[in-house]
Amino acid sequence: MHGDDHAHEHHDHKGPWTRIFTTTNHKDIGSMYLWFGFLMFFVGGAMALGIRAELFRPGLQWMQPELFNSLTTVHALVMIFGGVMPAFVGFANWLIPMQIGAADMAFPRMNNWSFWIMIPAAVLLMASFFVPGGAAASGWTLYPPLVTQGGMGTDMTILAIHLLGASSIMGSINIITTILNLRAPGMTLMKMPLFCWTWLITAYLLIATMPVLAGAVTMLLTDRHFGTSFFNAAGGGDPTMFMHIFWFFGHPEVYILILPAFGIVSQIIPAFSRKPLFGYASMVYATAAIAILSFIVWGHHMFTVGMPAAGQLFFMFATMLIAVPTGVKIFNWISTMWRGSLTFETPMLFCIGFLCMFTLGGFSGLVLAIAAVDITLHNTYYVVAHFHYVLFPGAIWGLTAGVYFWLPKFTGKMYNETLGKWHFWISAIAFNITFFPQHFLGLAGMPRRIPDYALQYAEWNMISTIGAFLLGFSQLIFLYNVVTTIRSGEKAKDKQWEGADSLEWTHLPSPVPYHTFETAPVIK
Ligand code: HEM
Ligand SMILES: [Cu+2]
Repeated sequence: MHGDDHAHEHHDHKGPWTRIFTTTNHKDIGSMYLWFGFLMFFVGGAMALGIRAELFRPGLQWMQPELFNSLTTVHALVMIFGGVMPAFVGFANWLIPMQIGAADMAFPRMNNWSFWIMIPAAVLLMASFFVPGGAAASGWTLYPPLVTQGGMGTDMTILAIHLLGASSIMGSINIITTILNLRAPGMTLMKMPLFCWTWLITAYLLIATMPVLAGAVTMLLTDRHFGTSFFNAAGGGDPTMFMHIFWFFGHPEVYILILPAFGIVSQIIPAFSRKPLFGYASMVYATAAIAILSFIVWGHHMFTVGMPAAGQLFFMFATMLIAVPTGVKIFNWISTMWRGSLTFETPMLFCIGFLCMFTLGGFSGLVLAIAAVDITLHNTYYVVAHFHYVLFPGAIWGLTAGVYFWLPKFTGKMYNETLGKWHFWISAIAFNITFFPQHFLGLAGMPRRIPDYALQYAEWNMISTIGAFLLGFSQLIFLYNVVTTIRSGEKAKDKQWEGADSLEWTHLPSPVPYHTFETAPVIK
């Protein structure tokens, strides 16, 4: 993909297409995952702008409610399963072998397969807009009974979820095996860069939860077509059971979307503070604690469904407990910066943005975790504000920081710092214009997932839509910066960042040769 000398040396006998289809090289596959994630990010972003355009003014402007519902559903699915998760796997492919001193991933052929299986899934999701009945319109949570009424677009979505889940499981097996078996001599687990640790833990989350989601959507499928009544009250089933199964997957899923970002940030902040990460071991234990706790909090999505007071209290306190290891992490990142010799290149700016804004999202999560408060805030725009504060500055800025940080290593070329800073500041301002007002809308009672709303919500919605288009524009700066870096960026140094200390910076040139470590490095 990058046409470096080594690639030609080893692969001039393959045409570009053969190489793309048949490659088993972790860097090729990593780049493919990253481009796929980037593309899906723009597709999902375009859907979001469709949603915000409709919400610019009260009344129906641009679309019928059915299409609006499909857009909210597919926007979420595309962003989560098509954007964020594949992009993290892209980083895992590129970085894990380099950071632990391995030659490649443990199962290179399965690696190729887990990438390619995503393509039909993406095609199914996109094509579902054009079949009779349109794309799934149930929300990404796919709750029955609404979801059982959808057209064949819903079945296409179910199949897409199965494929994406299989891809995630294969990717996770690969990551776990690579980390456990292929570390270079001397690279003990507790010496691994934090990115490898957070991915190791994330991979276990994926293996534990993806089959649960697959089971849930399979039951939906048989309820829809084969006469079962798992979730159909008329046949003796229970729609509430779907919510339990879904959120048993769903809450760990939100940590799948954030833990690898924690890993990226944990490597970038020390580099630009010129200090080792504060509290390395506590970072590892905090990540594990978050992962374990994530399995016992799912009921916080169901406070309004009706559950015994003891259940409400359990889920409320268990949820709040997650703030403790999360707080440990925030504390460690700030302590890493404390009295460091800080500089503020683009990756660091995105990490600081991450720290400030993600913490706000955590706080609104704590507000929602209070069962009594959630009774009024559930399914309002307050929830929309909460999860966008954790997902955009959390997952997306974590990824963005990673792209700027490692692009010089991946491509051997340096990005444009001025454009990077513009990208950061416009996104930071636009993000807050878009999503901060949604807290007010939610507190005032505006429900989520509606194409039209009462007049008193008009002003903040208008502001939010303006922010959203600005946010979309700022991502074009990002795309432009990445593309021009690859085509004509200045040559990067082997150790572009003086404070970076993981193996890919200390032991490998920029760009990295096609075959990473032909002999394993020995770690002191
Ligand atoms: C301190 C940490 C957190 C707490 C206490 C928390 C709490 C909550 C609660 C109670 C809800 C349910 C609100 C409702 O539906 O009424 C919720 C929803 C949500 N949270 Fe969080 N959360 C936290 C972190 C995160 C993170 C890290 C992410 C993702 C990166 C995330 C993503 C979401 C999403 C996507 C939803 C909405 C799901 C839906 O209904 O579609 N949260 N959170
Ligand atoms: Cu949750």
